[in-house]
Formats: sequence, structure tokens, C-alpha cells
Amino acid sequence: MLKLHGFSSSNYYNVPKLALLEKGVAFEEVLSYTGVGPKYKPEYLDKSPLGKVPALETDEGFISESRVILDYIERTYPEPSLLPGTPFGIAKVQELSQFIELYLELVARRLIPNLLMRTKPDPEVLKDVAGSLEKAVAGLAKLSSFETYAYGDQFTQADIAAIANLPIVRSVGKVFMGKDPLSQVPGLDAYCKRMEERPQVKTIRGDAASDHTSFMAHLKSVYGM
Ligand SMILES: N[C@@H](CCC(=O)N[C@@H](CS)C(=O)NCC(=O)O)C(=O)O
Repeated sequence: MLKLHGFSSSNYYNVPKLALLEKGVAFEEVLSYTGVGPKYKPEYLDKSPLGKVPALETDEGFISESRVILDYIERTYPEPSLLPGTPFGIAKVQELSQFIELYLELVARRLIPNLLMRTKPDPEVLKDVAGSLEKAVAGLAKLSSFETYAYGDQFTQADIAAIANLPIVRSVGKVFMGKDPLSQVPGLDAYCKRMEERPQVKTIRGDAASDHTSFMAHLKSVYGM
């Protein structure tokens, strides 16, 4: 059986987890937090070379990088498909997923340490993040109208990218910029509410909430945060 290594509060972990749940593929979860090193699970570096979460354990070996794991899951378990039926449609789903990850999640991620530790961000970093997010939000509205799904008329990998990654952007905006930058994107709030109704999304949210306390305790023990 597939084993997914990582932890439920991680948005990157939730990318393959949601795909497996949506496809109804049986898998086992193996808890592994970040901060791998001499004090904590040094052997995890053999599963994921930079110690990043998630890693997928297959009969043939380990795979790291959420996007690649998603691709492996799609090829191994093609039904129900999380990609449209045409090369153009697939490219548009991947474009949207990559846009969300690179220009929204990775930008907001710069302030995650401040979010977790409840500290004030460096004003220069905050300015930079706020400026980049503003541009990305305008770009996001050009890529999707979020009418039913993020792209087309079926649930795809782009919805997984949105469900996993956009909550961090909202939190960073609300806490450090005094507003939720994503609420400016037409259709997005209603779309997100619809996605939260999916049973599989409720599962990952519930698991993330249950994991939070022990993740925070882990951060304290490993980083002294
Ligand atoms: N590009 C990686 C990013 C994964 C990632 O950054 N995961 C976080 C947890 S949400 C992590 O492991 N952080 C620890 C680190 O970067 O050392 C992927 O898509 O899987």
C-alpha cells in the first residue's frame, strides 16, 4: 500500500493526500514533521533529499515534490481523472496550479514563521510580499473566473492547488495586511466555500486541525519556537 509521509497541517502534504482521497486510493499516513537533522529523523533525508514534506513511499521507492507525486498518482490511478481530456486543458490546469504555488503560496510562505511565532515581519519583507501578492491576485482573476471549478467543468489538480494553498494567503493577508487579498478575485470566495463542502476537503481540514497542537509542540522541541 502507498505510504504518504508528512503531516496534516502541511499544505504541501495535503496536495497528494487530497488527490488520493478524491480518487479513493487506499494509503497509509506516516507522521513526519519538518526540521529533519541530527536531533530528528535524520533517516527521512533518504526519503526526501531536503527533508521536505511530503514524500510518497511506493513499492519501487520514494518520491518527493508534491507536484511530481500528484503526477505519479494521476498516471497510476487515472480514474477519476483530475485532469481535463485535452492537452490544452491539461496545460491550463497546470498553469493555474503552478501560478497559485509560485506567485501566491511561495510569496505568502515568507511570512509563515511570523504567523506561527506571532512575531512582526520585517517591514521590507512585508512590503515586498504585499506588492507581489497584489500583482498575483490581479493575475489570478485573469486565469480563472472560479465559476464552478477552478478550470472547466470537473474537479482537477487546479482545485487541489487552490484548496491546499489559498488559505495561507488569506491568513497572511488578514494578519499582516489587515485585509484578505483574495476576496478581490471575483467568484473566489463563493468557490472556496463550495470546495469546503466536499467531504474529502472536510477530511483534510479536520486532520489539519487535529495535528496543529502536536505540530506546534514539535516546532518548540526542534527549533525552540
Ligand atoms: N517543493 C516542495 C515544497 C514542500 C515544502 O516546502 N514542504 C514544507 C512543509 S509545508 C517543508 O517540508 N518545509 C521544511 C523545509 O523546507 O525544510 C513540494 O512541493 O513538495
